[in-house]
Amino acid sequence: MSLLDLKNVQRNSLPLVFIVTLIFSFSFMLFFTQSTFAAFPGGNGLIAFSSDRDGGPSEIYVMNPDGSGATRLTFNGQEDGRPAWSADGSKIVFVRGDENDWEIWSMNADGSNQKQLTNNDDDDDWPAWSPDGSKIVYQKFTVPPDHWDIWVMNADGSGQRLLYDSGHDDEMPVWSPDGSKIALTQYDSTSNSDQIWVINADGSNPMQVTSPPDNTNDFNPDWSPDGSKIVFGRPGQSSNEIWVVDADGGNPTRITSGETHFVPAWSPDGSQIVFVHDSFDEQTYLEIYTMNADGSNKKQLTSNLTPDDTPDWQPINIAPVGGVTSPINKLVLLAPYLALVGLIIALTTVIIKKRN
Ligand SMILES: [Ca+2]
Ligand SMILES: [Ca+2]
Ligand SMILES: [Ca+2]
Ligand SMILES: [Ca+2]
Repeated sequence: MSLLDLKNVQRNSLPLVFIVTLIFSFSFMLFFTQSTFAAFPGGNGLIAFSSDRDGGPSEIYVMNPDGSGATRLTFNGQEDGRPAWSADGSKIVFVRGDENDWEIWSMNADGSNQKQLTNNDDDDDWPAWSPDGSKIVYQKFTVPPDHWDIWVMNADGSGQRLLYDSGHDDEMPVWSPDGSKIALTQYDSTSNSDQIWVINADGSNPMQVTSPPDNTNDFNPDWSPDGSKIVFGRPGQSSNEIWVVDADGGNPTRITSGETHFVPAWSPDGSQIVFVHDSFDEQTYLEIYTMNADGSNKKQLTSNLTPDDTPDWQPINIAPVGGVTSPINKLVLLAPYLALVGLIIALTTVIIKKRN
């Protein structure tokens, strides 16, 4: 619309100002709603994982979701593993150590600013962020009582404290996308099995989610980005299968068949699951795959003679350049421009009205 057109409509400019104000408000609402989205859902970014491909001990890498562009982030003589993305996709928490002692570290998404968060003689392992990035939940093995407990600390490593102890092994904690709950595995001595449990984020109200057969250990729970489901691993007759269960324990469903899989993790857009496949073939030892969230359409991302392990998928608020953008992401990208155009039209209208 040109200024000339605006002049012609100036006598009826109130509706125009109203529409412009609406566009302006809606654009900013959309922009700020998305940019403060403090949870694990989002667009699908990079996949972080650990690998021995450069000779070991293992290092942390990131790659595109099709397996291309693998980039190494850590360089040292210790094992680095179990990377976990923050909800805004800007940071990675991970473990570093050896068989004698593990510590928890954090770094930026590009590997810069590596910081040690724990420093003690206990094993500290399996870290995961709270959705607002302020805390990290993890498992710690202390002697006594000679079993794993769930601990929590601030993101800078301060305030380390015991969060939950069932009296047996409690492991593999992961925060729910809305921040209210934590899923974990808990040992049950009656059935001699590890079950998936969900506790409140303050450690209260433990609730059993899975009931594996006796002598069977469920492992690696991870929340769907909408918080409604939990994916996990369960040993079968001669394989490890991936299962999905409602967060309240309903509808446990096996989504793989006859192969051995580990460490499933949901994609931020909810459509896929990344996992590790073990073929027990020395030529294809521990490779990372993706599949649809219903178990269909498996795709192999890595292929080499060393272990590729513990994948986790980066959530991003806006899709990367060249990546797939959802309709909401396209609107978010347009929002500031719409807002600016709205502002210019509104100001122009006011000026023209004043002149007349
Ligand atoms: Ca290393
Ligand atoms: Ca330690
Ligand atoms: Ca315990
Ligand atoms: Ca491999």
